[in-house]
Amino acid sequence: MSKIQEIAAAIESGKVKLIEGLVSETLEAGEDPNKILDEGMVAAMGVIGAKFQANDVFVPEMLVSAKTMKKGVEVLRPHLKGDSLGKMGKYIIGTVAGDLHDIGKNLVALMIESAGFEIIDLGVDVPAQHFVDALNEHPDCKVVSISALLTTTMEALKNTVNVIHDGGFKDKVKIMVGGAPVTQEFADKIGADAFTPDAGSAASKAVELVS
Ligand code: B1M
Repeated sequence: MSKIQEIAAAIESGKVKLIEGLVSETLEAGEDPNKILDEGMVAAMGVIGAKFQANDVFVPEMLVSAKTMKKGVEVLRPHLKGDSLGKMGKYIIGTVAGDLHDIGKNLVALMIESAGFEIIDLGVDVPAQHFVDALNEHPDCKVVSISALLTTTMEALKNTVNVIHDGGFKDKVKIMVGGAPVTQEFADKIGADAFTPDAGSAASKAVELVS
């Protein structure tokens, strides 16, 4: 088993205590941090999702895998980060109301930060009005990003875009959306400015939007 496969297996089986050591060892062995993230960690969460759908694992196991992934990402974080903090301006991010998933949102935040933005993270289950409040608090912020992981929270994504527009920010900020059930077609339908399928493309799109 390769080190990356070991990391994936540790996340799948929720080995919270082992993950930090495993990731450190793999980095020390010279492995690319992006490869560890995508082929080890993100892939493992996909496997857990499929097992959940097949009733092979349940919410508690998903939670432990999520906790394991978060610990692993903390070890990777300094290796993924750039050193141009804040040069591109501010970036507000949050997971939509009713949705507690934050691993993808946190990865997007990490990549956006690496691209030089200062992150204002509103967390999970964020009411639409909180995005408007944050924009009023940070009038120099030019991009907002909303994450949704459940088909049932896609409606809240639409509502959040409307509330931001109605709050007077339609022509002032760009709204990016993403998350597993979100598509370009849906983003267009709800009036978002951009959709990106993953964290890496979110970072390049954010730079493009402010350039
Ligand atoms: Co939940 N969950 N979950 N879950 N969970 C999913 C999403 C699900 C697909 C599992 C499944 O059935 N296969 C399913 C949704 C089905 C659907 O809506 N069609 C589901 C369900 C049903 C639920 C509950 C309803 C379960 C229940 O209670 N019965 C419940 C809902 C709670 C709530 O939110 N109100 C629930 C709860 C949970 C946990 C709390 C246990 C845990 C989350 C812990 C946490 O996040 N802190 C959890 C987990 C871990 C998952 C899976 C297994 C993994 C999610 C994840 O972290 N993926 C997930 C299955 C799956 O995704 N295959 C599942 C890894 C992450 C890196 O990917 O988040 O997709 P992702 O992010 C990607 C892209 O989507 C994109 O970039 C990221 C990185 O490249 N992206 C963006 C994300 N946000 C973006 C924003 C952008 C751009 C790109 O803006 C510009």
